Amino acid sequence: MTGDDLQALARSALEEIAGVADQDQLEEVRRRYLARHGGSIAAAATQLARVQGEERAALGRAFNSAKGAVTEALERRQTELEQGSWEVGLSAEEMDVTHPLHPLRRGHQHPVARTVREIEDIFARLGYLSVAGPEIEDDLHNFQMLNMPPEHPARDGHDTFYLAGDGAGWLYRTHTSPMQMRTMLAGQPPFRIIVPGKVARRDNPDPTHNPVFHQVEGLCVDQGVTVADLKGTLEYVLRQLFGKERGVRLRASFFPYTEPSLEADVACGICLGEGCRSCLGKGWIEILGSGMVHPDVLATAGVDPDRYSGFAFGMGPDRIAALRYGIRDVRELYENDLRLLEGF
Ligand code: 2U9
Repeated sequence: MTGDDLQALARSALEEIAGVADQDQLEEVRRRYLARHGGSIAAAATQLARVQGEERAALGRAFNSAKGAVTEALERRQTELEQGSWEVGLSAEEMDVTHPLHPLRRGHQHPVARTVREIEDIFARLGYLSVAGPEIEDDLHNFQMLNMPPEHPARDGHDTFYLAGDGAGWLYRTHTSPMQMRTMLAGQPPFRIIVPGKVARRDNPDPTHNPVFHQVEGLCVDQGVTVADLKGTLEYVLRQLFGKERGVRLRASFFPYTEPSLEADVACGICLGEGCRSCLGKGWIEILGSGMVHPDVLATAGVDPDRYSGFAFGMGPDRIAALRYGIRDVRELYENDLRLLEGF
């Protein structure tokens, strides 16, 4: 085989490469010209061993140039074919813009969030503004300004989480009441606010207790506000939450920040007042605490107790959600088990 033969082989290979229609044909051309066994250009390599000197050098150059040209043409054609099949694929593909999406899993409100929103809606109809306050508070706003000086026995019931710190008495608020205090300190009556939010107490978790839980507390302060306003408001709110037919009763109670203080019960939803296992035979379920704001607390808040009076109240939406949705154990509300949450 001579250099001219190799050039002729390369030319015919290039012509064939230009004419192939797909990758199989291209591979077949590659094999015929370049395969180590049987490839016509590759055959020249075996001849090289048999020639010497100048003839060997010339044949070597011709071999390298033919092989290089064919290899390059194969690669170029390979790229063209790949590009072509991509474009053919694209133009053949149809996009149906009306095709429905994968069904999306829709989220929904957590039972506690839903209860809080409902309570907010009920109070909004009575003209109450919903405000949020900080979860980390100081001893002054959480206790002292609410008639609970250091050593006050009512502090025991609050089982406080104190934060290590600079001695300023930082704590995780045990109720949302400090925010009512902050609101009064920042303005003058009339006030009609509710304060929903998280609070914490060092309780051991059990079916009716979680160390972190929610409260919705509220405050109404104006001229001439009386216990009758408190009673009317609580009865309206409880009927909205539990239905018009449900029995409601008020009992005397005690809180350091209210005087007099009242607690409200609703008839047990299972036995409707008869007494059953669920209400421990009492027939009634405690729902909220309330009272007329103590004159000393008003004074501490910068509100003149001779001119203004008001009532305050507090309830636990976790407990209310558990009662309304038949959840026996409030801990389930904090486990984020979607199987449970999707059941509501
Ligand atoms: C100010 C003045 C008065 C807020 C009140 C309650 C009664 C009450 C809790 C009981 C357990 C809610 O369900 S619970 O977590 N609260 O019973 N809270 S009166 O009285 C205030 C607050 C702030 C300045």
